[in-house]
Amino acid sequence: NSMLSWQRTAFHFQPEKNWMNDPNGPVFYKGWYHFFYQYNPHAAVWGDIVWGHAVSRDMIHWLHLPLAMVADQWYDINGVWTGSATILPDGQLIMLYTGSTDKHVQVQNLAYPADPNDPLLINWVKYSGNPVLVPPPGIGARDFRDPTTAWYTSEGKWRITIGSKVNKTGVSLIYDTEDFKTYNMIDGMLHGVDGTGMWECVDFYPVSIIAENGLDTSINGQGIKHVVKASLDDDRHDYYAIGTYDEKTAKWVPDNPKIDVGIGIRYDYGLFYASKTFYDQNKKRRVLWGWVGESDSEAADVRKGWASLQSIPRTVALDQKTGTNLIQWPVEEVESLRLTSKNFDNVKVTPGSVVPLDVGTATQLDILAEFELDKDAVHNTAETNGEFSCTASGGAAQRGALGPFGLLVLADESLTERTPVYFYVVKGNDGKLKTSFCTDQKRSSQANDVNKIIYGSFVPVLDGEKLSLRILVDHSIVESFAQGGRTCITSRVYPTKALYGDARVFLFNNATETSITGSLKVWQMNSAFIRPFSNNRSL
Ligand code: DQQ
Repeated sequence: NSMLSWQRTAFHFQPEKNWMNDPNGPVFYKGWYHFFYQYNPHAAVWGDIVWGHAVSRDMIHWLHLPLAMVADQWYDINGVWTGSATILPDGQLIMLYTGSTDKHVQVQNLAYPADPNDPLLINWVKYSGNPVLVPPPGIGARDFRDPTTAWYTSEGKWRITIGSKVNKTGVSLIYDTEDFKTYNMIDGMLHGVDGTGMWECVDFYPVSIIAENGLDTSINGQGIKHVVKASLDDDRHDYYAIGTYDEKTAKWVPDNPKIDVGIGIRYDYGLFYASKTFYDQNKKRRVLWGWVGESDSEAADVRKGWASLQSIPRTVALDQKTGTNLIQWPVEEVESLRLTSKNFDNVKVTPGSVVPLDVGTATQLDILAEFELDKDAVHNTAETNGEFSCTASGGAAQRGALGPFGLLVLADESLTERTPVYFYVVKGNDGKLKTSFCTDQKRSSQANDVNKIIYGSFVPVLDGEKLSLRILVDHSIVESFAQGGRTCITSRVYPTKALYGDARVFLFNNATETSITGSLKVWQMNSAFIRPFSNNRSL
């Protein structure tokens, strides 16, 4: 359907057609980045789930490969669900995944490459002794899924965690194994949080408090914290927390009980779910993949014949400056798509005004921006509004003394359609500034079957820092990163007018008291090669 084809992205990973959801088993193997994903080969809606597979040298350009695993055994006949890869010290690759059995019981299965010497890992073998784990006593048959990458213990065993729930408490169960075939359940659990419901796609990994590089999942010891992430089935968001892992008891404790898993901070305040990290031994970084669904209607997905994207993979590391949040940033390889750029230096935007940025076509962009408020206005304002929240606000149209201001992307010339990505600064009663980072979808499209809510949250801003943001725009996705990636918002946007040559970018300042000075660099972005598989293609 050519009318809808503009919504397809140019540099985000997506299958040629049909439905995709969670990232599965991401791994770097023999020179190739492998990406597997939950895929419905038959329709643009969830169902009949198998593992799609693609490979890349740089996580930007992709070659689609044949399905890695299909639902052909009693233990996964109702779905080859989410799983993770583990690389053993001798280079062997282990894949653990959840199968939904003939009776819809969730079990864990083992698979491995048929030919470990094939760098493309085209064929997969399911272990003859599957399933290797069934729901333990006290755990619901449909509440036991998504095994993590294994990490090594000082006892010389491999340990994994699997998400579940007990009544309304979201939990993560722990198992030790020596051979990935037989497992020993560890008493207690890695962690659990009351009221958070089923934990899907749990992730668990170390981060360094001193070094910038990422850490292999098995690294533990001095100078290391551990992150637990859970995808909450009940509210469809990915929450993480930073804390301390005690290997002896197999327990993890959050640094701040108020910022615990599921009740604290999120990877992304927009559409981003079922994410998974992997350690990229090629570049010594930890990389995060996240599923970005559609926010139009299911009928529209069926019409266009596909649904879902993957986020641009993000490096993830502890924020050394705050120590209390992670930093997420698009992998550097995306910069290889940058074409021509334009600089805008010290553009002054007065209260209540909009400034067009002449960048040409504005459907594929990488935008870096820095903003400064007027110091006198900040000092002099009598307005205090410590309670501001993006999601409870009136969006970019709600005016305050010191916000909102930022960019309008995927806007048409007349601004009937526009997606504001912006900061909103408020002064608290204590005189301190608090900054929120938001995306307002209210006027993003003239279509009426699309999500138009306002996304966002607080973003930490340290003394002396300018406000900064990065935005990747790719047809129907807007991924935004504030303060170097402390707070992120991914939005799916479906303009009807702001397409191709008709799409524009503007600076806006809807504050009533402060002017804003903005400096920007805006690149046009090339399209990535995402090629179909062909048996006779020579690589
Ligand atoms: N998606 C998979 C499950 C997982 C859920 C099924 C999360 O394994 O819990 O497609 O989106």
